[in-house]
Amino acid sequence: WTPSQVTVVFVLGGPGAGKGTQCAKLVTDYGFKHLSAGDLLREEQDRPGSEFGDMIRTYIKEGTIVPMEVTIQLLENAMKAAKDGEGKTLFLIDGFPRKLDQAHAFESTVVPSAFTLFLTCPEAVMESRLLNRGKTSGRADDNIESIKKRFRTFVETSMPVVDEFERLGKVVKVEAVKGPEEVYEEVQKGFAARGM
Ligand code: UP5
Ligand code: MG
Repeated sequence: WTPSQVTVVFVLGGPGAGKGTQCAKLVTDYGFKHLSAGDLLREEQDRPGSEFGDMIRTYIKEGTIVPMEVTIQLLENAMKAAKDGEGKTLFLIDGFPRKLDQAHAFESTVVPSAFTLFLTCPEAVMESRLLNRGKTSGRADDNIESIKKRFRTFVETSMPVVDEFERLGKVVKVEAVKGPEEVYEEVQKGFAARGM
């Protein structure tokens, strides 16, 4: 694929920063197709007959990063399924890439990203959001033990990806502490500054 056929915007931020929430708004207003790497992994985990189910379950519970071959294949399949026949398709890829090897592999074998939306939020705020969501989400990683592990992986493994994109001038950084609507106003300003 080339940037003339598809525009890819990555959406990164710590666990509970509000990636999914902001993506839903961007889908409505900008016509993006939203692909959440975490959602795709959870679907694959639950797909009867999947050879990766148990492996994915273990990685998610431990808050570690599933080997990139699996995730990139799921993303590519979802992109093919969602691609408009004619014209350009806009993709929001949520929660990916969260490790440098994934970033390099995706950009060289699938398509380079246009930019990355990076949502910043203190851990204390994210923790309370996730514990609150955990009351009803059914997510196996919305418990305090898994949340702490997810935070550590984010700092140690995923922040280097954000730092690299930042050095390349490809990051739109938005503070994501206020309410969803207020955060979204800043997101829209950031997208406007990128010509979207
Ligand atoms: N909420 C959202 N915004 C709010 C706001 N502004 N004010 C107040 N509340 C707000 O939001 C989380 C909760 O907060 C919700 O209850 C929401 O209402 C509220 P959400 O929008 O869901 O935040 P999000 O950033 O999407 O949080 P999520 O839990 O999805 O983030 P993670 O990055 O932890 O989860 P993800 O699904 O991306 O990944 C899960 C796991 O999959 C990873 O830990 C990893 O093990 C695996 N994975 C890989 O291995 N590889 C990948 O490439 C991707 C994932
Ligand atoms: Mg999410």
